Amino acid sequence: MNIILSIAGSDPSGGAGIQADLKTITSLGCYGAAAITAITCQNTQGVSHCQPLSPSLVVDQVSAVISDLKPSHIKIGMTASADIILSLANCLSDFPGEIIFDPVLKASSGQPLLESNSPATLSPLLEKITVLTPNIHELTVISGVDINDEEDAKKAALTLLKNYPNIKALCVTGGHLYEDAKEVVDILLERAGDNQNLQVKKVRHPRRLTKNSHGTGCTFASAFTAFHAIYKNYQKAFEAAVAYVDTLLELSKDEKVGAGTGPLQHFKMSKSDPSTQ
Ligand code: PXL
Repeated sequence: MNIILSIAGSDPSGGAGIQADLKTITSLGCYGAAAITAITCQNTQGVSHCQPLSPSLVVDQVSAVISDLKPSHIKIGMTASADIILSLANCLSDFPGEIIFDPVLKASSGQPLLESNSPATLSPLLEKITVLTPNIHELTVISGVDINDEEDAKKAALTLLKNYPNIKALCVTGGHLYEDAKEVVDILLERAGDNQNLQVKKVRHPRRLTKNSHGTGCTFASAFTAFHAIYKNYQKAFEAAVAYVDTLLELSKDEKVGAGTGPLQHFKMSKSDPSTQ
C-alpha cells in the first residue's frame, strides 16, 4: 500500500484543499492521511474566512502520522502562515521520502490563503522539499521573474533549482499562460543524474472551458504525488497527472454542485466507480 500524507487547509465545500487531496489519492488506489493547517470557510462562490491552526497543532498531527504510518510521500498545499511554514520545515528535516509542495498563495476566487506573500516566507520549506508544483502566478511570485512565455517560465524554474539544491523537479502548470489560447502547456523540469543537466518535458493539452474547475491545482499536485508513489518516476508521474486532471475536467463538466465554480467529481476516476465497470 502506498501511503501519502497530505498537509493542507480544509475546504468545507469539498472541492479543494485536504478534501480534494484525499479524494484524488483514494481514486488512485493509494492510502491518504491528512494533517490540517487551516480551516477555511468557503463554498463554490468564494472564501469568507480563513483561520490558520497553531503551528504546534499542525506539527503534532504530522508527527503522529509519520511516526506510525510511515508515509513514503508527503504532499503539502496551503500552509497558511509563516510560523506554520517554519515549524513544518523543522519537523520535516529528517523525512527521508518525497515532499511535493504546491505553493498555494490564493484561492482561485482571489482571496489570499497565505498571510504573507513574500517569497522569503516560503524559503525554509523550499529548502526541504523535493518537488515544487507552482502555477504561473506562484512561480512568478516565488522566483521574482516576470513570466510572459515558456522561456520565461523555464528561466524562473531554473532560478529556483539553482537556489534550492534539494528540489529535484518542478512541475509548472501553464493554465495562466497565453490565457486566450486553445491549448495549455504544462512543463516538467527535472535535474538530470549529475545535477548539472536539466531535462525538460512539455505536455500540451486542450484548454477545458468548464465552470467546474474548483480544486484543480490541489488535484494535480495530489495526482502527481500518487502517481509518483506508484511509478517512482517524475516524468511518468507528470504525464499521468496531466492526463488525470484533463480527463477529470471533461468528465465533471456537466455536474451541478453549488452555484459558483463547481468541484471535480473524483469518483469518476476511481477504479471502484460502478459506471466504469
Ligand atoms: O486551490 C487552492 C486551495 C488550496 N487549499 C485550500 C483552498 C484552495 C482554494 O480555494 O481552499 C484549502
